[in-house]
Amino acid sequence: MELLSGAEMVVRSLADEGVEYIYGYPGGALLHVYDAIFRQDAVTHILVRHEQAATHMADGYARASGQPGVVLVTSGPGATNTITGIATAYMDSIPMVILSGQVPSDFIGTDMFQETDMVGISRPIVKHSFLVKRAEDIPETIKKAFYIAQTGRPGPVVVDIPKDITNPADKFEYQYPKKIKMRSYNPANRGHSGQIRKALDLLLSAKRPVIYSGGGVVTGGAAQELTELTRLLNFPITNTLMGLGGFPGSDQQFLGMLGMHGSYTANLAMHHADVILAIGARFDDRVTNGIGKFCPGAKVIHIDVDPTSISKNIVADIPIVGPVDSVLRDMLKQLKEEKRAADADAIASWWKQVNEWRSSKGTFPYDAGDGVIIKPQKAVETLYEVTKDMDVYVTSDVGQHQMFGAQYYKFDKPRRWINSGGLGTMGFGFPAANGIKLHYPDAEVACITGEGSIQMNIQELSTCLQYDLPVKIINLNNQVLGMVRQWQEMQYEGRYSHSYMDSLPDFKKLVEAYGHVGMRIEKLADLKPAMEEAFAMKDRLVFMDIAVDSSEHVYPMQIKDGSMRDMWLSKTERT
Ligand SMILES: Cc1ncc(C[n+]2csc(CCOP(=O)(O)OP(=O)(O)O)c2C)c(N)n1
Repeated sequence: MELLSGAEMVVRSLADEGVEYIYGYPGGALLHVYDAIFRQDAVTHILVRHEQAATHMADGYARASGQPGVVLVTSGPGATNTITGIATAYMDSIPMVILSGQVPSDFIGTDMFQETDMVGISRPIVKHSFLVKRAEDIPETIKKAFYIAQTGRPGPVVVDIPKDITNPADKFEYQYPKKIKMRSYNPANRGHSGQIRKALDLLLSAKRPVIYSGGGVVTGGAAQELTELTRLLNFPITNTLMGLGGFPGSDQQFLGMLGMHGSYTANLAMHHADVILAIGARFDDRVTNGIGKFCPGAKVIHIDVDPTSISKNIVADIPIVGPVDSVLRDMLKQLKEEKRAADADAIASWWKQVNEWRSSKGTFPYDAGDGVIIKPQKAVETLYEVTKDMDVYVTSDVGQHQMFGAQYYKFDKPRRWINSGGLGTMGFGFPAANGIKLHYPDAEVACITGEGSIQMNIQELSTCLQYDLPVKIINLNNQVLGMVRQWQEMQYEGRYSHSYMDSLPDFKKLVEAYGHVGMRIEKLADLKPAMEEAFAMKDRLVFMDIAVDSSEHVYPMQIKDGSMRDMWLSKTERT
């Protein structure tokens, strides 16, 4: 058996786990590990400019690939800088392993330089955490961390490693475990067949059914099964913000996203439904609006791998605990083998109603303006036109631009719409795009952002130059924290407290200073040609700073404490 130091074991374990890239930033507590990285070439380390960006890079990769992203940071400030990124991954159930350096074991609790209780600080926002106590435990601990991060409901796992444990002078026998068994952790691997049968009985008797699917379908790899089931049943379907791409966005059966900024049709269909099939979705407040008034006539079937998500917000009439892909496969099998079908007449008249709603209001209507000023909605529509035939991933930051991205870009495949849904982390979109580009260099990666969000991690322009990551940044520059401004206009009589940004940089010059291509686009006529030119520059990072109408709001917008059907449709029209 080979003898390795703790530091070497950390790196070798990652290699044996099949990890290609780790994202990190060095510091004292980790120097033994960084030296071990230097002396091998199986794992490539990407040096970010801020540890938060390392977490979002790892997260973007994980969302696009389904594989856990890996982060390496030093103790103290290095570790605390990852907290926002860990919470972002936790809220959206993204598999991630965060290796943090720690002060030497004997000094823990002495307030040593750069000591922080990483296990304690991260506890509420991780799926699990480990403090390594012996170098010999490193391989098994890392194996367990990866296993926990990616099985069941995925999530981030922290492994905190004191410096003495990585001492290069102490060598131990190294063997990476092939399999791991944990007696106390057994995620469900099948749904209950009796519950599945009950769910099918209810679905096939439904007169006004809606399928409501979320991020669990995307992370659970069940898009194909969901698409087949939806087509077989011929039911209307809506996706959450996190679920977009779980069913093809350009398909007629798709009603658009639902919820706070969901489509009129999706929200009305939900409100009037008699049966809701919720799959890998968690009925969060951005979907349900007021829980008390949520879908009054609906029976709810809820499929989720995480039993604690079921009946957490909305009580499920038929709960099914299990991985969404296997549960949907079991449903399809029963449907096909027993040649069962939905009530075709009832579904036809339901479609008639749904299509009337759709044609009366359109999916996401907006005022096209004077033809000169660029509407942010138009910018996203144009991005879709220019890139729809490309192999493209779209990330976003948080704000109005994120909602416009979700509304106007049509995602036909899962894992193509990458955004922070649960935590709503400004600063996520750009580093996430970089993580994706690194792994998929032949794909196009577009980041839709705002001038507020992009400045939260703009330093990563430097990382992009070092590692040659030619992503495309679409900055919908309305010169305001648009989503905040919208709420202030709608709920605070236009008192715009600290939502206007003075002294914005000249983004074109700034990006050029970082060694990339900058564009400033101010007129509608220039928009499409500029985007075409940007995407034609395959090998360059291009930052499109697009001046958009700052007075635009995102509509529909559900009315606080109302039901799903209570929405503002424009500044003057409500349901
Ligand atoms: C880190 C962080 N801080 C604050 C917020 C609250 N917030 C949500 S949207 C928003 C405005 C975003 O502005 P911008 O990035 O310019 O996008 P826009 O809404 O104008 O499209 C703010 C401040 C947040 N989501 N994340």
